[in-house]
Amino acid sequence: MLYLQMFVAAYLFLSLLLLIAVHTRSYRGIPKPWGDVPLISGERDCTMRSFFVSVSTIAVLAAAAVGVQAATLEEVQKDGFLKCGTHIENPGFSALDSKGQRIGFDVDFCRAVAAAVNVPEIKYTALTSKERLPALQSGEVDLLSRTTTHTMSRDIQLGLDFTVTTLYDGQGMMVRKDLGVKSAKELDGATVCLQTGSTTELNITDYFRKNGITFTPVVFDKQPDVRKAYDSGRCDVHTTDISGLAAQRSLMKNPKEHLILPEVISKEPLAPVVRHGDNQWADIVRWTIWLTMAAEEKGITAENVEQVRAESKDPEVQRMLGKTGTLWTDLGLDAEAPVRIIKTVGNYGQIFDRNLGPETPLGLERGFNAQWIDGGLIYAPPFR
Ligand SMILES: N[C@@H](CCC(=O)N[C@@H](CS)C(=O)NCC(=O)O)C(=O)O
Repeated sequence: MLYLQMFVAAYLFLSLLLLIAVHTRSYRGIPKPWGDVPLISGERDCTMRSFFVSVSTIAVLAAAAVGVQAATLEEVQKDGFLKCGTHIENPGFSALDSKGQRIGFDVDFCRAVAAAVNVPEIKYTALTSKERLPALQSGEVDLLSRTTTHTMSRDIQLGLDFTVTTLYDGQGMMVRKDLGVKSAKELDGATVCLQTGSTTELNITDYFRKNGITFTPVVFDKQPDVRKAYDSGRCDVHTTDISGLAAQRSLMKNPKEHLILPEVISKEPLAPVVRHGDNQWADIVRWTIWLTMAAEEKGITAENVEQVRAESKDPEVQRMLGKTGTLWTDLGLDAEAPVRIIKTVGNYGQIFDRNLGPETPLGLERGFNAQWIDGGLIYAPPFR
C-alpha cells in the first residue's frame, strides 16, 4: 500500500515536471507539442498559467505527500503489528528477559502504542545508536523508542518528529573507584570509551574543550562493546546518559567497583520519535504517553483502571478514559483505547518503578521525572 502510494506520488511528480517543462517552452514562445492555442495576451496568459500550474503543483504534491505519510495507523492496523525500534541490550530500557521477551522502560512505550492502536503484536528491531534514525526514516520501524535525545538538528534536519519526553536525563561519566578520581575535572589525559552515533561523543568533546583538558576517545558501534572494553580496563572512563551508565553498570563483572561522577555535562531529554509529516500518528504516540502521565496524576493504575472508568465522578477522568466525549475516536482510535493502554503498561509511575526505580538494579530516583505536582517535569496537558 505504502509502495503504491509512493509510486503514485512519484508518477504525479514526474507528470508535473513534464507540465512545467511544456509550460516553460510555451512561455519562451516555443510551440507546444499538441499545437499552439491562440493567445489574447501571451504575457498575461502565461502568468495565469504559472499561477495555475503552481497551485496545482502544490495541491497535487500535498495530496501525494499526505497520502504517503498519513498511512502509518492504517498500515499498522492492516499488518496487525507495530514495528518498534529499540536497543540491543540496555537493561531497564530494553533487554530480553529469561523467557526471551523484550522488557523495559522504552519497550513499555512500544507496548502502550500497540495497545492504543489495538494490534496484538510488536516486531522489535534492535538498533545501534548509529542505525536508529535511518531505520525510522526508511520506514523499517514506525516508532523509535530507544533513549533518543531530542535535539534541534535531529528534529529539523532529518524529517523526524520527537514526541513527548519520557525521561529527563543528562550525560555522566563512570570510573572505577580505585582510579581515585572524585570529579570529571581531574580526568585530563583520560581514555574514554563511548558509543558512536550518539550525542555522547559530541557532549564529551565540548566538555573537555570547555575545561581546557584533553582525552583520547575509544569508540564502538555497539554498547555491549563499550561496556566490555571499559570493564576489561581498556578505558579510564565510560560515558553516556546517566540512566544508561546505571544500566550498563548493572551488567559489569562487579557493579560495586564503579562510581558515577557528580558532573552532569548535558541535558538529555529522551523521547520516542516518529517520522515527520504524519500528524495523526505523532498525535497517537503523544497522547498515549500523556495518558500514562495523567493517569499517575489521577491515581489510575493498571489494576484499578476499569473500576475508575466505571465509578469516577471526575469529568476529566471520564473524558480521559473514553467514558464520555469523543477524544479517542477523534484521534482515530476507539473509546476503549485508554483502558487498554493503562491495563497493558500501567501509569507512568508504574512504568518508571518497574523498570528503572529504586527496587530495580538501576536504582534510579524520580528526580526531574517526578510529577509536576511533586516538583518534577512530568506534566500532561489537559484531557479536554
Ligand atoms: N541519548 C543519547 C545516547 C543514547 C544511546 O545510544 N545510549 C546508549 C548508551 S546506554 C544505548 O542506549 N546503548 C544501548 C544499545 O546500543 O543497545 C543519544 O540520543 O544520542
